[in-house]
Amino acid sequence: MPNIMIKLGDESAESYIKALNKVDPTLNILEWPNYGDPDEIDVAMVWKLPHGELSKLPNLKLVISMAAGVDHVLSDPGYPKDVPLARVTDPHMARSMAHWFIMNILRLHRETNYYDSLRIKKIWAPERAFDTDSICVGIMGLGYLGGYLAKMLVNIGLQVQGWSRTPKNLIGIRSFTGEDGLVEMLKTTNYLACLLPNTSATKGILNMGLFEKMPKGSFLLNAGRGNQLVEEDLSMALDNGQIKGAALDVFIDEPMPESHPFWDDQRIIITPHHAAEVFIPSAANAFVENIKRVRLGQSPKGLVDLNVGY
Ligand code: NDP
Ligand code: OXD
Repeated sequence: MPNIMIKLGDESAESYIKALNKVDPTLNILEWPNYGDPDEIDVAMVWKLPHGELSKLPNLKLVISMAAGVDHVLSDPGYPKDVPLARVTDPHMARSMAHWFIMNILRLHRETNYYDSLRIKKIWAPERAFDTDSICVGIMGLGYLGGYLAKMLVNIGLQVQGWSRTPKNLIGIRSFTGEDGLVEMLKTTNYLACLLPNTSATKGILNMGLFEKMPKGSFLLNAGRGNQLVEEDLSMALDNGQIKGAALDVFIDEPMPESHPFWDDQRIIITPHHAAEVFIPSAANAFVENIKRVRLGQSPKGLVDLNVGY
């Protein structure tokens, strides 16, 4: 049987190899760069593999992105375009991502930073009631993760609408498409949740022009990709009150440099690209299924459309 090559960013792949072998002990999985004979590799499982490495594998039948985003693979100019690329679509990840958004929408709505600061001074000041009816979440990207998030938000009683390339028919969720649709959605969105993939069409999409289309004092949450946000525009929008607060999980430079102004900006909740990660006990079955499918000459699940880039 041919071999599988695995590479996981800076992390060791040992626990992944164990989990995959628990599902199928016959799989021979070798960690990059010690994967032996390149001719023997038919599947590559990757996260942040150095560019140029995939083109060294002449008999590759499948590339598996060990992340939901595939920009780390498609930015490789040497990507072998005739090899199918599959990505993670894992229910555990969808739930985890929805939790990140719900937690931060509620943190922003209920001003937890402010109440934490009062607590330090031992001040008891309940002030006013929170107007939960006023929350309207607009989700940019109603795909696997955004679609799941939308349903969870409806279930906790929030108004939800979403924007995608193609229209969606989701119960209780208004669906918008196209540039005009985005403008329309933004008019009534006061919590903007971005779960778009990183493509040439989404780069810099979260900018001052977009913020100005939302009601003054709105909130921004981004777990898509860092380069979708024009970071200086967010700082300006926070200063002029157009945006009242933000929660960010992804950044242009990761890890975010110590000198970055966001670190000291208490109006921004920061998490280190940790909103939802591949949870191998949950994802291992799907990875193994895809390897088997491709070895049987079938198409993998979670196939990426190389023409649109996600
Ligand atoms: P999907 O491919 O399932 O969904 C992408 C959504 O974005 C689809 O609804 C798609 O529309 C929409 N979309 C894409 N391009 C455009 C466009 N130009 N205009 C309007 N809508 C567009 O991806 P996932 O939901 O699985 O993941 C989304 C992203 O989340 C990933 O690409 C990754 O960047 C990020 N992510 C971040 C993580 C983190 O920890 N921070 C973890 C996992 C993912 P349509 O449905 O019509 O195709
Ligand atoms: C991602 C991931 O795409 O962690 O960011 O899966």
